[in-house]
Amino acid sequence: NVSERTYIMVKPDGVDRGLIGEILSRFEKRGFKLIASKLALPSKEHLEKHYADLKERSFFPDLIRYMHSGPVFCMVFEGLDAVKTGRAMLGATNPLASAPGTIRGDFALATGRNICHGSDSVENAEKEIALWFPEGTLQYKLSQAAMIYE
Ligand code: DAT
Ligand code: MG
Repeated sequence: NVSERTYIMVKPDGVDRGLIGEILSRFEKRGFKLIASKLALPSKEHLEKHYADLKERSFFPDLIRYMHSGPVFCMVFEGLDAVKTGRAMLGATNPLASAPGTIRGDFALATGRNICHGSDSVENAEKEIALWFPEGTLQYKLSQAAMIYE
C-alpha cells in the first residue's frame, strides 16, 4: 500500500542529542513523504495514552518519566509499507540487538534511551496519528513519485 502511514517520534534523548534532522533525513532519503511534523511537550496523561498497552509493565513509570523529560519531535510519513519499513529502519527495541545501519543501531545503547519511536502495526499507526495529530495530516504529491515507485 503506497499510501500507508506511520507515526515516527524522536524521543527527548534524540532531540537533546541533536538527532531530529538525521532521523527525519533518513526517512526522506528513503523515499517516504513527510505529511505532518511538529515539536511537542506532551503531558504525562498524553504519553500514558500513547503507551497504554504497556501500562502493566514494571518499566512503565520510568518510561513515562523519560518521555516527559523534554520535547519530542512528531512526524507522520507516508509510503509503501511505511510501518514495516519504518520499524526496519529503527532497529530492535534494545539498541544492542539492532544492526549497524539502523537508527537505534547507529545512535543508541540502552533500551530505556532508544531515541526514536515507530508504530508497530497499521492499526496502531492510525491510532497514534489520531492521538498526536488530531488536526490531521497533509495531502500533496511529490513530483519525484514516479522515480520512487514503479
Ligand atoms: P518499541 O519502542 O521498539 O516499539 P515497545 O513498544 O515494546 O518497544 O516499548 C516501548 C518503549 O518502552 C521502548 O522503546 C523502550 C521501553 N521498553 C520496552 N521494553 C523495555 C524493557 N524491558 N525495559 C525497559 N524499557 C523498556
Ligand atoms: Mg512500540
